[in-house]
Amino acid sequence: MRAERAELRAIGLPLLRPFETSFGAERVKHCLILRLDCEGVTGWGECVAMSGPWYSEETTGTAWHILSEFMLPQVLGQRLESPHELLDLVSRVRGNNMARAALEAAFLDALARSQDVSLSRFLGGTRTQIESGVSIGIQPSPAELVSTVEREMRAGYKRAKLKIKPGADIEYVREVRRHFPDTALMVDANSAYSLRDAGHLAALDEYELTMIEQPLEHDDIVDHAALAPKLRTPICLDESIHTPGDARKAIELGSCRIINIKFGRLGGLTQSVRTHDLCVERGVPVWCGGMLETNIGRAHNVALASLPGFTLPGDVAASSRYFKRDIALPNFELSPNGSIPVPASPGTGVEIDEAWLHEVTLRREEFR
Ligand code: OSB
Ligand code: MG
Repeated sequence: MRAERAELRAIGLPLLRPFETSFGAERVKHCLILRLDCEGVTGWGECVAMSGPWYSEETTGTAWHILSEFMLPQVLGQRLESPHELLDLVSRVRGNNMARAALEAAFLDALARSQDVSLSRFLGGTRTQIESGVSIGIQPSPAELVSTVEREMRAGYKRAKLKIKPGADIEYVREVRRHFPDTALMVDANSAYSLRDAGHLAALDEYELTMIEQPLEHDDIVDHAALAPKLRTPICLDESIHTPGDARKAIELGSCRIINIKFGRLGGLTQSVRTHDLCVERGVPVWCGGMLETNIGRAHNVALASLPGFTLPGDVAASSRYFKRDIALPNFELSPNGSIPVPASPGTGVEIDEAWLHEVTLRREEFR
């Protein structure tokens, strides 16, 4: 399969509701969409880098630069039969995992379509549905958080993840737990604390959280290992894990007992599957994180989460939570049992709404 042509777009898609984390609030979803044409088959990928370097160093601007100047020129015109060949071509570029992941995602969609198999099957997925949880942004008050959790639980989700930050943590969790004594709850701090806050964070232990996600610095695995024995609540790492090697080191150091796998942060689906395999081998549960994706990135998440080691409900929720009109269809919908069906059609299983994509495009460039 020869990679003949690529089209890169920056889009701005209004979110139904603002999403607030310890690093700020997002009202419009900004991301890059990559189209890759390979001898009659087309694949689509989404770059999950955000408009600013708040979650990771990468942004839509840096990813545009890296893809257009360094990655696409290596790949276009080349014959490629596997993701390994593609990754080899761009292996000289260090880091920039979200840009790399978008390229691999588009290629894998095209490759799976050319072989007439679903992306889930292509990756070794075994599930026909994935267990779905929600990530709930920081709310103005504990009472508003309780009513948000209430709405999501009524919709049927399997667990709620509450975003926390200093000043919006213990009291918020206490109120939610009081109203939902039996609901699976977890929290995500997005690096808002330091090791000095160990005693404060230990106050969360009494609320039976399934985990606390990334409490400390975004690039740390050492302090997390020091924090872990001070908490009964298991630590899960998100921001700190960029490679399967990072996962191995964090597990060996005792920095976490659970890992959040995001294919953007890990530089693609191949590296995500490797991380998954390593965690399975070591008995570490994984779950699939989310980055408020459109249905393109969401479809890649759903395929990835269909692998057998994804034993905890992830942040991959129904499309209708995010956008009024998505740029790809069909939407992912929540089944009455709190799961999302894994598409069985070729590739990602979603098709682009070209007219709407055109309307929300902020910048577009074609490469040959
Ligand atoms: O930390 O998991 C995170 C969204 C943007 C950046 C970081 C994170 C998140 C989420 C959203 O938690 C999960 C979703 O897609 O609903
Ligand atoms: Mg997180």
